[in-house]
Amino acid sequence: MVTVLLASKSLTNYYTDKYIGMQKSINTVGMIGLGYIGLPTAAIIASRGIQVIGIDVNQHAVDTINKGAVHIVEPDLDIVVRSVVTTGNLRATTTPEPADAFLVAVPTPFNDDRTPDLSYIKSAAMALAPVLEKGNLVVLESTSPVGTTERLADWLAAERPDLSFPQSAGAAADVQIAYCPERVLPGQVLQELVNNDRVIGGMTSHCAERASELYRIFVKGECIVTSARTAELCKLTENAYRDVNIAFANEMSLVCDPLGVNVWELIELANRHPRVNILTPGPGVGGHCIAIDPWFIVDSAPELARLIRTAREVNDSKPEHVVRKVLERADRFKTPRIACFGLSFKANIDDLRESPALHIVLRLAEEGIGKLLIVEPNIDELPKSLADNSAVTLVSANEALKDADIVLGLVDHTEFKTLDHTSLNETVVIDTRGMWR
Ligand code: SAJ
Repeated sequence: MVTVLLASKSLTNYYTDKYIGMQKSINTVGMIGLGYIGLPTAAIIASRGIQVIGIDVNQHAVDTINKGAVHIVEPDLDIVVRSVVTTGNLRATTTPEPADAFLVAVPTPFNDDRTPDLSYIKSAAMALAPVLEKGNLVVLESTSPVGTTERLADWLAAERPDLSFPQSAGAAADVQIAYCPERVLPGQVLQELVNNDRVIGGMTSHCAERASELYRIFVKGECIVTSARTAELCKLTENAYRDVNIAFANEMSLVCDPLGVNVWELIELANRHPRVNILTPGPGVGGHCIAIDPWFIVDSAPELARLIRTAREVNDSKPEHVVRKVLERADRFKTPRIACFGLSFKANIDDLRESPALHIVLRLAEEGIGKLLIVEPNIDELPKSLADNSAVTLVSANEALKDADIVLGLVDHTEFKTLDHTSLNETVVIDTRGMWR
C-alpha cells in the first residue's frame, strides 16, 4: 500500500518549503515519544532545518530510526525519516538531552475504571526535568484531561526548584509551558501536520506565543492561541463530537434492523436535506483516540456529560451486536466457514489497536462456531491472539470467497469495496460497513 502511494507523490509536498520567520531562539527541539504522532512531527520539524533529538524508551524504535527506517506504517513517513536522518537533522536516543524546546507526545490511555492514566506524561516529565534550562519551552501534545498541562508544570517545578515556572512566575518564568493537541488523521498524517490549523494553549499568553513560534516553523494552517485548559478541552471536544455523531449513525442502524429498513439507503436519503449530515454506521468505533478520549470528559464531569457517556456506550455495544447477528445466521450450518473481511480499526491502514473488527473475530473464535477465514491485505501475519487458533487462517479474498458460507464485511478497505460482489449472491452476507450494497 505504502509503495504505491510513494510512487505517486512528490517529496516537495512535505519539506522544501522555506521556513519563514524562523526564530533564532529555537534551533534544537527534543521530541519525547516517537510513536504515530511524535515521529512524523519530529521528522517534519527536522525537514525544516532544525536539529531534532527524538527521545523514546523503546530501544527498537530508537535503533530503527537511527538507521533511517520507521517502526510504524504511515504513507511517505519512511521517505521523510530516511532523508532527515541522512542529513543529520534527526537522531534518536533513549535519554533526553538539552534542547531549546521540547514536545511531549506520549500515550494517555485509560485505567480499567476509565479514569485517565497520566503515568506516561509523568515519566516524560521526570526524564525531561534534569536537562531543562532557563529559556526552554515545553509543549504537551498528548490528548489529556483538563488541567494536565498544569500538572506537568507542577511535576517539572518539583524536580527543578532552581528554575521558575509559569504557575508561580507568570510571563517572567524561566521555562514556558503550553499545550497543543495533535489533530492528524492516521493515513494522512504528513499532510495534516502541515495543513491543519493548530490550537495552542499557553499557561500564560507569553507561553502561547512562544509555542506558536515553534509551530509556525512547519504549520501552514493557522496557529490560534488560547489558554491551556481551553486547548485541552478543545481536543477532547473534537473527538467526543465525532463519537456522538457516529453513535447516532450506529443507533439508527440498530433501529433499522427490526423495522426492515436499509440503513444505508435511509442515511443517503436523509442526507439530501441541506442541514443533515449523518455519518456512517459500522461494527463499532476503534482506534486509540475516539474510543478513549470522550471518557476524559465524562471523568471530569460525570453528572453532566450524559450524552457523551451514552454515545460511548452505544458505540461500544456495536461489536457484540454484530457477533450476535453472525451467531444467529451461522446456526443453520454444521461447521460454518465465515470469511471475515478486515481486521484493522478502519479502512486502508494496518493499525489493529482497539479494533472492533478484531474484537468481533476474537469473540467468534472464542465461540468456536466454525472456521474463520480472515482477509486483511494490510498485514502479513495474524496477531498472536488469533495465530494460535487452528480454526482461524489468514487467506486471500479469492480463497475466502471460494469457501465461505457466510461473508462478514468488517472494514471498508478500498480493495474490498471494489470486489465483484455479484459473486456473493449465493452466500449469506453480513455487511457492517454497507460496502457491498
Ligand atoms: N467510524 C465510523 N463511522 C464514521 C467515521 C468513523 O464507524 O462515519 C469509525 C472508524 O471506522 C474507526 C473510528 O470510527 O473505527 C475512528 O475513526 P476516525 O477516522 O473517525 O478517527 P481516528 O481515530 O482515525 O482519528 C481521530 C480524528 N479526530 C476527528 O476526526 C475529530 C483525528 O483528527 C484525530 O487526530 C485523532 O482521532 C486523534 O489522534 O485524536
